[in-house]
Amino acid sequence: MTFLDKLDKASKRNNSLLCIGLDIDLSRIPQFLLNMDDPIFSFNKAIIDETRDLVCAYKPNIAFYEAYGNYGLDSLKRTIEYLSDVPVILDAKRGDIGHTAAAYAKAIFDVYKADATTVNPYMGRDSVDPFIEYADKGVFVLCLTSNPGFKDFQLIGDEEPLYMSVARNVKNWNRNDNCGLVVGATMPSELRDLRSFVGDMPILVPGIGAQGGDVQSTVRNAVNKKGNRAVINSSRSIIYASNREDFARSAKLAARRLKDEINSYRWLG
Ligand code: OMP
Repeated sequence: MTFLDKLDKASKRNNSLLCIGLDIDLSRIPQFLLNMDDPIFSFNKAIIDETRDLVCAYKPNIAFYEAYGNYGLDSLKRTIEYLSDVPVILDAKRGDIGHTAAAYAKAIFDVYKADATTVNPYMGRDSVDPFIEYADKGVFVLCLTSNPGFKDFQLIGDEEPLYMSVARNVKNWNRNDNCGLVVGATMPSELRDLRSFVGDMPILVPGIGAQGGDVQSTVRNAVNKKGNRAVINSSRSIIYASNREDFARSAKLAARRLKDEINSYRWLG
């Protein structure tokens, strides 16, 4: 099954556009978990068990696992294996010359067995191609990001801003129908223009929750004409909703609230 099929299926099954970011931080998890064999996996598993019927995908950012060395990476692998039928976007933002990019793609798709990843297009087509070659995997290309520094490069351009030129190229690269864009929830009108430009391509939208993106304008501008294909991510505001013993239940409540809020704007146009 391709990533897009898996995403559509999960989104339909759970009636959800919500993606939960599994950005682990051992200093924020309940202290009792630290006594367990594998605190990272134990935390993720508890969150997943409570939320897997509320999401269209999960997005672990590899940085937070790499930061704990081999232990973190083993826990990441275990987490991805545990997710099995739910799409996993392994956020890695890779990008390098061809044969290096091929090694990155192999690690993400063959070793970690992610269903999709994020890539940085700064080095151009040959740096993204090795990811796109994995036709059944999803490739989300950074287009217009949610951080303050987005202005430094992404808005620059004579005929059109760089982010628009990224979107134009990604549309051309999409021969395997497995590309998507990353567009921050912080730029609603640009998000609307990008959605109308790319049609049904999936758009990963981070920036809701801790970064303060507006849910209503994000959802209305990010979805396609059928109210789908937007993958709306929130990490910290859900997984760290509480650091008490009932943290997973608090995450479930936060996830359900956000899922319902997203759905309330989904078909309003
Ligand atoms: P929260 O702010 O906790 O919801 O986390 C946001 C997640 O999305 C982090 O893993 C970021 O690295 C990621 N992200 C952004 O915040 N902004 C972007 O423009 C792109 C991403 C991403 O590619 O997911």
